[in-house]
Amino acid sequence: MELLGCTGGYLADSHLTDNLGPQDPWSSSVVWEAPSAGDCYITVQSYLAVSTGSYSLTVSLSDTVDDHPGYIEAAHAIPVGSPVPGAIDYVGDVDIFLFTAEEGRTYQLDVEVGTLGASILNLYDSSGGFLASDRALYERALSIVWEAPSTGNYHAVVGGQGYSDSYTLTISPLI
Ligand SMILES: [Ca+2]
Repeated sequence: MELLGCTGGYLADSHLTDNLGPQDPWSSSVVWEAPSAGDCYITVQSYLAVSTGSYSLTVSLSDTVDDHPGYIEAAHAIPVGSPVPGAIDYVGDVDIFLFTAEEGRTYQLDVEVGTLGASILNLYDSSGGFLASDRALYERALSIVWEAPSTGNYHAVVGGQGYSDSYTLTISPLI
């Protein structure tokens, strides 16, 4: 199953082998947070190209509550120096944070993973340019040490696998 935006752009997908439904092992599901109102398209296909058969498709409002938005326009602004708790609330959830850094200062971004398994921490500038990343397959803390090239806003993005898997993000100035 694949979710597409009104212009056909990819939004999310679910493959039977890596995203089993929580109740029915033959179901697959996508939980997705809409950044704006509009039309979307869903494509459904067999994971095995040779399979045919019937299915039912249900689109409903999820009761999943996401603690931190997954799109830049609504990113939570967080203070430097204070731990911020978060959780990966559904498969594919990413949490985006906004913080302000000062030119020439070095910062350490730490994610203590709690119950979060496979995880990733990315750092972007205010225009979405990629700056740095750390990732782990198992329950290992993530860390990025980085010097701000200019004063301004930056985005830290935390992602991972699982439902309601907790973490703590701390951004600390080193120098
Ligand atoms: Ca979340």
